[in-house]
Amino acid sequence: MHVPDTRAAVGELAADLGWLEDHCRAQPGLAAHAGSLRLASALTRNVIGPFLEDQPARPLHVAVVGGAGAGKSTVVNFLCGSVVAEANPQAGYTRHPTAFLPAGGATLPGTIGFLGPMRRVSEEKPANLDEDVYQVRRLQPTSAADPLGEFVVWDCPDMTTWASTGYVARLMEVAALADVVVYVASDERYNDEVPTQFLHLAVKAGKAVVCVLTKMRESDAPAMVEHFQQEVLGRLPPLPSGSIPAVPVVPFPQMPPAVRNDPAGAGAKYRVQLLNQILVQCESADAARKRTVSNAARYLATAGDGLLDVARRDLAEFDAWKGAVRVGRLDFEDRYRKEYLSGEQFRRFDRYREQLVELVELPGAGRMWGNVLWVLRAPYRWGRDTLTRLVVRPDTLNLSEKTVLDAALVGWLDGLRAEALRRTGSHPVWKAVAHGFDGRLTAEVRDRFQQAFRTFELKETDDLEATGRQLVSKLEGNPGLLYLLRGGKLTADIVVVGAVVVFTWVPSWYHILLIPLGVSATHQTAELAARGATEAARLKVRSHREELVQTTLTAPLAEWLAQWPATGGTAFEKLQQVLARVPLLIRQLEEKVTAKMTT
Ligand SMILES: Nc1nc2c(ncn2[C@@H]2O[C@H](COP(=O)(O)OP(=O)(O)OP(=O)(O)O)[C@@H](O)[C@H]2O)c(=O)[nH]1
Ligand SMILES: [Mg+2]
Repeated sequence: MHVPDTRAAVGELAADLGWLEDHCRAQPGLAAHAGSLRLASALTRNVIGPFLEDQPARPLHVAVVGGAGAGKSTVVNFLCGSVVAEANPQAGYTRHPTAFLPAGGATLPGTIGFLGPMRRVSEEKPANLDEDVYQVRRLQPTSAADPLGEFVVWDCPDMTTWASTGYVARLMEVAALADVVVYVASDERYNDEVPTQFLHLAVKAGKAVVCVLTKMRESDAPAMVEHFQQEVLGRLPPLPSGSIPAVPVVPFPQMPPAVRNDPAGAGAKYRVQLLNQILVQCESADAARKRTVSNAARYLATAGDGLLDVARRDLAEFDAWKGAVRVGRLDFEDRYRKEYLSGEQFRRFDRYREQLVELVELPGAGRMWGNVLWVLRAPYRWGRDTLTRLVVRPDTLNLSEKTVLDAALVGWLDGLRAEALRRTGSHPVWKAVAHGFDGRLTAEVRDRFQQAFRTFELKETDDLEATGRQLVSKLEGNPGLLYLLRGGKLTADIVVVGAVVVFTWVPSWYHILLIPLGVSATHQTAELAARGATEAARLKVRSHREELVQTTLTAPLAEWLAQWPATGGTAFEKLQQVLARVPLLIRQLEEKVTAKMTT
């Protein structure tokens, strides 16, 4: 595999993870996993990419996140020191991220792929504009020194359900970028499942997190903080480094509007507490950014495997489907062998056997001799035919080849359909197949089968005729052998007649009877030899036929059926590629990050 340069590696990894994210989004129940994949691709684009491309550590980024209506926009105002973000009683009001840049000259990184598909809007828009955009607003300079002078503060959309594609993706872009995540939870919904899962994800990704608990009564604050620490933070996953995360909790109790709307004045008490917690985590911009970058790389390296689980499972299910198709194919072939081939006599071959026996007879003038013997053998022929009728059972009625093949196809398809229905709940591949059987799949398979059968029919007739003709023409084309056989038979007949005459001299009428018996015996020997040759050819035709069924009918059909789930836009080939490439790219980028950290 080629080693892409840094920018290409970042681009490829982000694109692969993005493709996997879309792949997961198309499957119900995988929305949360799609969210983690988005975080991973955003970490690649927004953190690792800019770092490897020598973007400066400043400004640092603080992302304010949490459930709907938790008080995020209010917390943003406290961080910025004035009412800049739109707080709104309508929960879920903020729909796209807004960056509040410090009054100085700090700007956002300009690397390709920064914040993914989100467009920057230049003019001011209401916070409830529900589009893949982000706004950038610069704070007004104030006379007081700005404690967050090196930080961009991001007001984010809420985290209430993994299923809302737009919100979650936008939130993940900013959360990935952040050096510090401020997680806001209100007293009535501090334990909500989805925001809590998001909090876990941020911690796993190695983000520095500060929690803000809002809206409780001031007197309840200490108990509430303790409760939150136990119930929510107590269950946090360990950090990528393996250590237990230390997450500070800052209470933001209910405040009258006068306090809430004056963060730098009447609300300063709360503001300072929160700023301190953030600043404590970011002693220097360089160190903070390095931590963000190396944690991101470590997270990708450790979580990469888990991120690919879905892809692996999809491929495994796809393989299981292919396996079911293969088993069905073997059953089909087995059935054909047992129900048709083993009982089939290929009666056409009898004609060639007769031709063989005929060939050994003398041609031309010798014909007279042959005719005489034919007459002499008349009693033997009658006797043999009568005996054959008595002894040999009539052919059991063999089903026609088409009937057997059609029934085997029905069996194959029924089996696959039953398997798909049985497993339909376990994976979308099976559901798609079950759906296919409800729709056009069966008809499509039958059409293909009929087409293939026509080719098969032509080839099988050709093969039968060719093998039969070969049987006769081999002997015809070998005059030496032919004359040897004819001569041999003639000699045997003459010897038999001569022997009877000599040994019974003077023969009486009943001795003469031995002559037809003798020449019948030589003829029977010739017939047995011809029968042996024909049987060998019959066996050959049988094995050819078996091969022909496989090459023209079952193999192409199995191939088509096996690939069928991959033709509906679900690119299993791409899945395979992604599975192989992502771990390599992650390792490469991790090595590059480590190398750059140590220089
Ligand atoms: N009573 C009281 N209300 C608060 C407090 N903090 C925020 N609010 C109100 O709660 C509502 C939601 O606050 P926001 O800051 O807009 O919350 P958000 O998390 O940004 O909400 P969305 O963007 O809609 O998800 C607003 O009406 C705020 O005025 C508080 O301490 N006490
Ligand atoms: Mg808001």
